[in-house]
Amino acid sequence: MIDLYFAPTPNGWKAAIMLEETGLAYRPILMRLSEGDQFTPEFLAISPNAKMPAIVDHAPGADWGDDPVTVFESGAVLLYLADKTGQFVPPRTDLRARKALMEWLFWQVGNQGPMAGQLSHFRNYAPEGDRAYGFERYLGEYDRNLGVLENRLDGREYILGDYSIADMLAFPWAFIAKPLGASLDAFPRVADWRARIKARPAVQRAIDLHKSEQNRGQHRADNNTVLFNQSAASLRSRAKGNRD
Ligand SMILES: N[C@@H](CCC(=O)N[C@@H](CS)C(=O)NCC(=O)O)C(=O)O
Repeated sequence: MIDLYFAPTPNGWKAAIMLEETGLAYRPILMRLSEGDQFTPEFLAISPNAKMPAIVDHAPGADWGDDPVTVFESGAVLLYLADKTGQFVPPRTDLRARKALMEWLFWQVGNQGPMAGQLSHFRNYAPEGDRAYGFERYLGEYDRNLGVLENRLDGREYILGDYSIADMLAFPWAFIAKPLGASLDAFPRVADWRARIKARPAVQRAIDLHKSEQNRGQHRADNNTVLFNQSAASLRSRAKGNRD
């Protein structure tokens, strides 16, 4: 059994999609981010960056020894699950395909993901008067990354050719283009790729997971004190169990 620390956001969906696609047994543990569930000492011991998704695999297999395996960061979570099952990942012996997987995994977690996350921040959370510059900047970067994906999908149905964890990582932020204030109109290959992935039953199950909790408390000014005012010192203190 795998514990999935989850909230219904694009980053949470990545891990839920992979768990649904592989058919691994898992238990979703709902995190209320606007209420600070990510700052408990128990969760920080699993995910020191205080962000979900994260997993705990209670039966990792003989190679891993007796203790449960914890994994944080969506790219690492999906790679761990892919290597565990041998699914949605090129074989380790195919060095060129494996290299391509790493390129697109790091592209997603280092480029598309953070730019889309900041776009969401400036569209949904920043104080009204401070939104314009950040919104334009990150909308431009979000679009630029869609262009990178559009080029990659020229002659390919999926990022690596076959459906893989690279697609599962990149899909969720493209899925919510419209609510982010962006459009896929200029990116027809991305739009078709998004539709192909969205139609997969496993993807639909993942997106529906704890759906009623989606956007809970979003856009509320008092969220900001929990979500956006964390410092290095406050994280250190929370990891020790101090809840102030
Ligand atoms: N780089 C991380 C990003 C994860 C992330 O930003 N998660 C957000 C929700 S989408 C979160 O847990 N936020 C809680 C917080 O910032 O306090 C990953 O890919 O896993």
